[in-house]
Amino acid sequence: TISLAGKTFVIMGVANKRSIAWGIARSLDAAGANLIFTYAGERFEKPVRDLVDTLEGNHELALPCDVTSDEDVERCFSQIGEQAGKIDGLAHCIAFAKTEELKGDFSDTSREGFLLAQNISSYSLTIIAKHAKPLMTEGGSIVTLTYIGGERVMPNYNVMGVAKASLEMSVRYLAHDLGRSNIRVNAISAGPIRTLSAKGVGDFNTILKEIEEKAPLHRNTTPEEVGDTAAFLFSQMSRGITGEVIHVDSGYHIL
Ligand code: 0WD
Repeated sequence: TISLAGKTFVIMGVANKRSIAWGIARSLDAAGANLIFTYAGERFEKPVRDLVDTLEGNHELALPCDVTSDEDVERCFSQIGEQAGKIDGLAHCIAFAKTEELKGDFSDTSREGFLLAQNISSYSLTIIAKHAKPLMTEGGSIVTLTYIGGERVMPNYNVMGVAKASLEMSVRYLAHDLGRSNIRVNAISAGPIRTLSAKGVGDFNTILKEIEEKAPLHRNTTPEEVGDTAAFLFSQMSRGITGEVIHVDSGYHIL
C-alpha cells in the first residue's frame, strides 16, 4: 500500500457516506494522511463531522466552502493556510446541475442551467486551484472527478456532459500553469456510482446495468477503486503524471 504519512490533503465534496469524496477520504486515511474537509453549507457540517469521527486518524479541520462564492473560497483557503500551514494536495469532488436538465433533450437546456452547471462543476476547479496553489509550497497534486459523458454523448447526462468537457480542458490548462510550481493536476473519470448526485441523472439504473453487461470487467465501479487511484495520484508513485484523465470505470471507455 501507498504511504501518505505526514502529508496533508483537502477533500471537498463529502455529502454523505456514499459520496465518492468519502471513498477518497477513506483511502487517504488508510495511507496515514492528514485530512481537511470542506462542505457546501451549514447543513452539511454535522453529517461531515460525524463521518470524519469514524476515520482512523485525527482529522481536525472541517470548513464551509460554497464554491459559487469567490469570497468563500478565498476565506476557506486562508483559514486552511493559517491552521495547517502547507498542504500537499486537494480532491475536488463537486458538481451540480438542475435535475430537470439531466433528462430529455439537451437542446432544451436553459441559459441559467447551463451557466449554473459550468459554475459549480467546472469553474470551481480553477478558482480553487488559484487559492490552493500558494499553500502547496513543496509541490502538490490536485485531483478532480469527471465522467465519460464529458467525452461522448451519454443518455441524459446533457448539460453536465458539457460541464465535464470544460472541466477536463481546465485540468490541462491548469496542469500547464501549475507545473512550474511542481503542482500536478489530473482527473479521474469514474464509472457510474450510486450517490446523491447520481440520483439526479435520468435512467441511472439502466446505465449501471449496461456496465455490468458490457464493460471489460463486467462489474460496476466502487468508491474504493476511485479512492485508491486518488491515493496513487497524491503519492510520489505518480510524480510523472499531469494533465491526465485516468479512467476508473471497469474499462467501459474502450468500447
Ligand atoms: O456516478 C457518479 N456518481 C459519478 C460522479 C461518476 C463520475 C464522476 N462523478 C463526479 C460528480 O460529477 C462530482 O464531480 O464525482 C463528483 C462527486 O459526486 P458524487 O460523489 O457522485 O456526489 P455527492 O455525494 O452528491 O457529492 C457532490 C457534492 C455535493 O453534495 P451536496 O449534497 O452536499 O450538494 O458536490 C458538492 C456537495 O458536497 N457541491 C458543492 N460544494 C461546494 N459548493 C456545491 C457548492 N456550491 N454544490 C455541490
